[in-house]
Amino acid sequence: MSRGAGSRSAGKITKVQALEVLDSRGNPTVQTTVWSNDISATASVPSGASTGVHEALELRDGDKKRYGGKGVLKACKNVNEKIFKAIKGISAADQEKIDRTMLELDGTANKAKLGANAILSVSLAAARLAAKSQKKELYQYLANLYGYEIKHLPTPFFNVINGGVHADSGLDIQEFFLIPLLGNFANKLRMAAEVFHALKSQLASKGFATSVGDEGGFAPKLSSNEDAFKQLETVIKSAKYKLGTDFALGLDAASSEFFNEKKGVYEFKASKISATPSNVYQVYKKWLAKYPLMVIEDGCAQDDFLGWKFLTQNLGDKTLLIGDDIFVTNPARIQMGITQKIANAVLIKVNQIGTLTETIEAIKLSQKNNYKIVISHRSGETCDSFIADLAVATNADYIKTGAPSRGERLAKYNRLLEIENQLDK
Ligand code: 2PG
Ligand code: MG
Repeated sequence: MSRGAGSRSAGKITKVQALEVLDSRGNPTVQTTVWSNDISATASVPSGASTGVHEALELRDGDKKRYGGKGVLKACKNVNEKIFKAIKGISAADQEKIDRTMLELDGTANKAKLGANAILSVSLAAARLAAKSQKKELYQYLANLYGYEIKHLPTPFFNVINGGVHADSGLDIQEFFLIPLLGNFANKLRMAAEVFHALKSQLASKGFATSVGDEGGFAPKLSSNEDAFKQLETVIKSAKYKLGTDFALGLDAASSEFFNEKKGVYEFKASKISATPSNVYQVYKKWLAKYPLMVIEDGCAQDDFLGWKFLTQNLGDKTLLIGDDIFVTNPARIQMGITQKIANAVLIKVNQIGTLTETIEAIKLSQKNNYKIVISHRSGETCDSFIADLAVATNADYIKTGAPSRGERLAKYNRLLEIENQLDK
């Protein structure tokens, strides 16, 4: 190829290839590589278990003879054929054009035709390819592209006790967070890892199982949700840290999973209590009075706007109220929350919405309205660490990507260590 032709085609997408791979739960997911001539970059898509009904559609084959119907060959075919044809020749750096082209090609409100998993794999791989072509770190590239000046690293929430649909611990609350508060990211990770190991010994000494759930946290069959807080209080003390100043606590109730729609009540089975939308905030208020709960995620269910209003009015000035299932990283739903004064923080999951462009729209809308940003993994993950770079690039306040355990969780935390090290130089 002549030099002229080579430089003219530099950065343009020349090839796209999707592959069906397995995620951390052993379920199929989409991994896509995008090429510009001889430069390539790859991205893999995560997958949830406590999936919100308003999320973009994850396209599964439904062929019961393969992976119990969970295969993603159709999504891969969509990438390799329809999507490739539509985006071939677009510059990898033109993220907006790539994403809009895929959105038009899909033409549905929830990406049902091509699949959000197909679309997202290309969207993320293209960004990575553009960064690589420009010889930039992904976080630097994203910060430049979206007009951010990097100010800090996110504070991590470590989900060290798993419940809900992520484990068979019997706890209704899906995630119990340890939130280290001291020093830089590396220090916070060290603090969390130390307490994580102390928790293992503590649980073992009390006869509990110490095998881990989907997000790397322990899944002991504790007597109640409250007992999980007690375990954390005890272990923080025994590791010579102070609860409240060195560590805060938090939770993701993922309450859409235990909201009984027919009866209109939240059933906290492990606590033997039930609550209505108008008084469920009192359950959390009691916990908040006893423990330094810095974070309550999805305290109310995905369509319980009334419950969310009460929750925000009563606890919104005391703690971070994060909306996950209610917002699903969707700018239109986030706007609804802003208008109705619901929650004060937004959970951002790239596969809930399905393109990088819309993810950034969701982040910017939230930030403009003073909502805190929490970048999040899914319970089904790969070792792709894209969200670590995304969190740094957008000055996200927090990140949650599981316990300091399991390779797919550590891939993100270790990437943050790497980024912090680079930024310190
Ligand atoms: C959540 C997530 C991630 P899942 O509810 O916040 O922790 O779980 O990916 O199963 O939806
Ligand atoms: Mg959640």
